[in-house]
Amino acid sequence: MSPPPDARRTAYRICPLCEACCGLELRLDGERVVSIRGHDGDVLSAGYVCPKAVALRDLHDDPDRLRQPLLKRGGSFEPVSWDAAFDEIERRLMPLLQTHGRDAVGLVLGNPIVHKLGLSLYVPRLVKALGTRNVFSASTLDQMPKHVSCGLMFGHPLSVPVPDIGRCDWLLVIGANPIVSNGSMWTVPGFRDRARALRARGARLTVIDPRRTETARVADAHHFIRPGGDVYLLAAMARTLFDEGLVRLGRLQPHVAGLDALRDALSPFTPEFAQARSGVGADTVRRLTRELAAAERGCVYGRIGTCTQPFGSAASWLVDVLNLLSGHLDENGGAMFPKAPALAGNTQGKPGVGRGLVTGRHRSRVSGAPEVLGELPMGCLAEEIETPGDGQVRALITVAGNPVLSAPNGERLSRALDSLAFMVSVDIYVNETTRHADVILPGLSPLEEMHYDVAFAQLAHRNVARASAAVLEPAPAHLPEWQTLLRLAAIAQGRGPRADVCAWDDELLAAEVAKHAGAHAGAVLAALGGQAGPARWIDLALRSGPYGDGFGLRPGGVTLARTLAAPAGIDLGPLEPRLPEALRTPSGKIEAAPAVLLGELARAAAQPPASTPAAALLLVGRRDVRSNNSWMHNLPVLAKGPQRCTLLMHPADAATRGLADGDVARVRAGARTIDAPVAISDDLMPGVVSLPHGWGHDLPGAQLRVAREQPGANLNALLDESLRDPLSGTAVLGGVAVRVERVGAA
Ligand SMILES: Nc1nc2c(c(=O)[nH]1)N[C@H]1C(S)=C(S)[C@@H](COP(=O)(O)OP(=O)(O)OC[C@H]3O[C@@H](n4cnc5c(=O)[nH]c(N)nc54)[C@H](O)[C@@H]3O)O[C@H]1N2
Ligand SMILES: Nc1nc2c(c(=O)[nH]1)N[C@H]1C(S)=C(S)[C@@H](COP(=O)(O)OP(=O)(O)OC[C@H]3O[C@@H](n4cnc5c(=O)[nH]c(N)nc54)[C@H](O)[C@@H]3O)O[C@H]1N2
Ligand code: SF4
Ligand SMILES: [Mo]
Repeated sequence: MSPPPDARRTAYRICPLCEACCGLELRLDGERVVSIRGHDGDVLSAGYVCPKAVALRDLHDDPDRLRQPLLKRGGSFEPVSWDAAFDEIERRLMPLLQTHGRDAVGLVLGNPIVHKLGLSLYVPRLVKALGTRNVFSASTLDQMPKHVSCGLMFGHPLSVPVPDIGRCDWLLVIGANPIVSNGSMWTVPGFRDRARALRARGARLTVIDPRRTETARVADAHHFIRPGGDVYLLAAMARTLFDEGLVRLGRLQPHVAGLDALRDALSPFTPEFAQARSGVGADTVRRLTRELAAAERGCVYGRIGTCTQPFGSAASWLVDVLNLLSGHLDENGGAMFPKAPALAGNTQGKPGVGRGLVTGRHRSRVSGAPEVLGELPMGCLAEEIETPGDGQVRALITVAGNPVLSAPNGERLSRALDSLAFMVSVDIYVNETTRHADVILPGLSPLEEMHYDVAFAQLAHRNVARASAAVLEPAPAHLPEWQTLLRLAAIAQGRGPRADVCAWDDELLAAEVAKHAGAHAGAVLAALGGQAGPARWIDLALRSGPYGDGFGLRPGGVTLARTLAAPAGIDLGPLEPRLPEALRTPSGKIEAAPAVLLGELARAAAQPPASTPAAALLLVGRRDVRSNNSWMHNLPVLAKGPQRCTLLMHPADAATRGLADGDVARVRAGARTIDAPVAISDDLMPGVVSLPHGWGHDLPGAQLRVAREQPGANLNALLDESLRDPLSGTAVLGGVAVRVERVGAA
């Protein structure tokens, strides 16, 4: 029987799976998703989607996705009611807090938090309620160096300039592969078409990467770089700008501090010095520098390859130093600051000056690593669990994180998790990490919740306001994640497991409104009425934001209702120059030469020329468009097809080791090994091998039936959790020396 015609409908939804934030068009039949495609009218993505979008349906339907809280009894999980789960958490967590203090509870925060509104708005509540110093997140496996460098230079960790790709005529991409990753710290859906358009109008695209990536293939030029060599290359380019009289600050001249100190600190970094440490020829360094300086609208963009390395913060800083010195910072077609409609630090408070970035307010107990943005390095988590004493992590709450696969040395972390007195996971799967939990609290499917991208509106190639309503009815009696987090927060604050968190949220909102709206607070609260949870907070932020209606002060301005009523999004125009207004440094200047970064330059200058130990290869990471970190390998539409977890290797390196295409290789770092099939490719820089992360789904106890069929090898099992960029605490995930040998035929 065919369903009644009125059961068929079209819905629009922003894809929550990666930073591109594509607009989707879903065809539904009742509560069943019939098809998912790109929304051609979307103001940001104009119809672009990647294969992962379609997997939202598989995710929604995945029988392994949890739909009820789980409680571990006698070693195995049983479904329980929400109340029973929270009662158990109260019963086991509170004595630990009371006996050992706040730091006894650790918190692990994973990547999907920024992609779910309920999580991104309410995780800070949980952090505050717990009051622990032991907070660890995926940021220190990823972009923390960029937060540090931008925080120091521009005063706010999310004041990250992004390429104005639509108007740029010279773009250098270093340590990023946006054709596959779809962009990161830069929301730019459809990079391939934008790169094509860029080249069609005569602009030039250059890629620097140890692998001739998919992005390099559409570029005008590609240069291999030795992993970790970026700080030298970028510093040498900056020095060359000074040497050749190419520094042009233009309009920003009066707003820049530290230029002389910067020039002095760059003096060791001649192109020849850089060549010996990065492998990029001195002539190439000079040519790229001259091209950047000569470009009318040029831009340098660096991403994870420049972050997850021993000089991650310094390299991230030098990317923006180059944009600044060449006159391309905050100029049309250059590196520009988006102006987000809600919750951006650089649109709040007094324009042009602020508190700046302060780090190291406390240190990790065992290694003494400095706090950054209230977090400690993920690489320190295992030792903080294992090492007895005051402040030892005895209980852990993970929220949307899978560090057993996503962080270096997951085997040690696994053992540490087993030693915990108690563990709670807010997660949708029993996976390699959550299998260690005592209680798992699942979230809803993304299709069952409204959506707004708090972070990515601050990183988008165009200023837009976009939000999505829930597409499907939430499963009955399933707690939305914002309430789950508030219930955990209530427990930590001693309000008990059955606290009325909706009433608590009302109080929190009233207090926030009272702080800003004064005498008008009552009217503002009334205007927000009829909404709950994240929707209400986003409405408040949009309406009081830079494009907002100001609760009637600016009729026609942005509100959540107006944003939802425009499923294609509201276009707020191209990026516009924002300096000095967007600065939040204490000096009110662009800090070109923060002291700690000069210190990192001195440390880099003291390193000997690069050399790889005899017979070793340098291991770097890789992403695949049908995969996303560690958690989408259970979705059939993405999992089908050839094995993607392969070790890419240059033919010469393979020949020396007697390896043929498809052979199984053993990759060894110290005593630890993994086995992976080899794929031979001259896209690799000789001496470098590449393996994707997020695989290794053969661990006992995980309930991922599809992923288990093609488990892949875990790159992070080889990496050393103690190696990190000292300023940001970010793990060194690339350029690690390994040995490779043949263990068998295909
Ligand atoms: N070697 C190496 N390691 C890396 C990287 C690398 O390039 N190389 N990349 C790093 C990077 S950039 C990142 S961001 C990290 C990511 O590492 P993590 O932050 O650990 O993220 P994922 O591996 O994606 O795991 C996401 C978790 O969230 C859960 N989840 C998914 N959707 C939801 C939801 O809606 N609600 C809840 N509550 N949970 C959900 C999944 O089940 C899974 O447990 O990995 C890092 N690890
Ligand atoms: N399909 C897919 N998309 C994703 C993800 C995914 O897992 N799969 N993950 C998402 C997440 S969480 C993030 S953070 C982003 C990351 O987005 P990107 O930063 O674009 O990440 P990658 O594709 O890993 O590209 C990093 C590049 O750096 C190179 N590299 C490695 N070491 C060095 C080095 O020392 N110097 C230089 N210059 N280059 C180096 C690698 O060869 C690789 O090509 O992608 C997001 N999008
Ligand atoms: S690129 Fe793919 S995964 Fe990323 S937002 Fe777009 S459709 Fe979703
Ligand atoms: Mo990431």
